Amino acid sequence: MERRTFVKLALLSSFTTLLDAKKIDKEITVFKSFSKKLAIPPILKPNILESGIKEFNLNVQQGKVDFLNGSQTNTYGVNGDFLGPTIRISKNDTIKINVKNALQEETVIHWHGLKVPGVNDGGPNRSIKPNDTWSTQYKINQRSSLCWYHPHTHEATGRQVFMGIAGLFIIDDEDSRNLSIPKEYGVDDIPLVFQDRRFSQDGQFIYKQTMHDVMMGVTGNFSLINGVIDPYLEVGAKTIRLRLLNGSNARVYKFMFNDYREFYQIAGDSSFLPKPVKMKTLILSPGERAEVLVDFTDAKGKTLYFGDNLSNKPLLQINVKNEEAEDFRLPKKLTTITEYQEDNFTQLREFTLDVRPGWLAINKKQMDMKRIDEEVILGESEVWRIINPTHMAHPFHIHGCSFKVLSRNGKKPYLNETGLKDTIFVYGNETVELAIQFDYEATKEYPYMYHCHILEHEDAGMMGQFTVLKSKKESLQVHS
Ligand SMILES: [Cu+2]
Repeated sequence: MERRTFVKLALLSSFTTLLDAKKIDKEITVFKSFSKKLAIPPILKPNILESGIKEFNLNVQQGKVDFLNGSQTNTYGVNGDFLGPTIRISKNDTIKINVKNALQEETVIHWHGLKVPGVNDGGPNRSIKPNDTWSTQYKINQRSSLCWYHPHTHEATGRQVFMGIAGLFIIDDEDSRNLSIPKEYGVDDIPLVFQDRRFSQDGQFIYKQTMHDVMMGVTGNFSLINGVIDPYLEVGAKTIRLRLLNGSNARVYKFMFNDYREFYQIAGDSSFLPKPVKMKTLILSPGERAEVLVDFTDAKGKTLYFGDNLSNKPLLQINVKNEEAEDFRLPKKLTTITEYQEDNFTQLREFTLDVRPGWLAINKKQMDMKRIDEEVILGESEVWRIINPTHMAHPFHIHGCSFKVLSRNGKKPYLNETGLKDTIFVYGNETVELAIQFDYEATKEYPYMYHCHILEHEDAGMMGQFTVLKSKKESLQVHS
């Protein structure tokens, strides 16, 4: 935004504030220019410890960012002012992460999508006090995927994410290395973290203010990708891989190109899809990830837009270089999903989403850190049935696992969710069934969470806790 436009809007806003009896910050409106280059989150370099362990240092800190050309927005970030670096690791790596809390309030970092024991998971029970460091070490034993990290602080997750704490976690394995697909990070393999924010007249973030913000989730009229408002990206005249994360608190995106060009989804949250799925639009709810391949060979020298069909807004300007086009052959097959095929499920658990005016819960219970809601036996396969009797769609996320979608309202899942996932968008009046296996322990002291990933819903209590324990006997002891 040009400074003059910003000042003019600020003046207009202050007039309306005088007329407004309620003490609610007025938003400033959007000015689209796509004048800023897309930032690519840097890849964090690990220290290699004696035993080959990769050690990463994350410093969660306060910052200031000039988002609106002249304003200084107070932010949070990881190793920087806003958002954090990308942690890139391989299957079978053992990693150690030191999370230093340099904020003036408690926080904790959760590794969204990582299959690690409850003690390493970074749930609200793991809260880190200001100036303390939490060191956690675990082995990566899961498929190549785009995961991410973000705060999971008790009743403060939404605000801390909104302030800017989030980063990517890329896992590589044989599939991702052997497949003939674009893989040069930041060049033809582009990470895109989609978020939205609203700003007050003095350039500060406006977070939750009203009951409406809680019930609908906080959205904003400014769209950010990798922390940059309305950015542009320059790409070669070839096939490009986009790794998409919906890192917004509550906004759902229906991605598409302005020229309706087709693209192929190749991966979901926790794995590649069995084969590429041709699409023109892609819905991504908060917490979900997708990887897509887009062919730009027919667009050399042209400017395109990748945008959101639901808000009818362009989000990213894509300038295709005027260079000789590079051919690409799309792989027919990407991977084989072997997980959770058996029919010997030992448990069916039902989770009914529960929304009433001023009340957000699951199975009629609001989150209570002192209560364990479910007890799972380590290594057993289960079916989790998520029932959404409400009109609003909710993204349901489960810690410590990946799952396979069995059905939506009794019908087969969509083709682009035939890989493994950890977050499922459950539409209004829909019932979804998931096949899950929990391979790691989560004790009563450090249980896993399941929750709505609309962060204001999560903070308001739409969340539960569960343990994963070795035997039934041990599980019963938890009750006593
Ligand atoms: Cu929700």
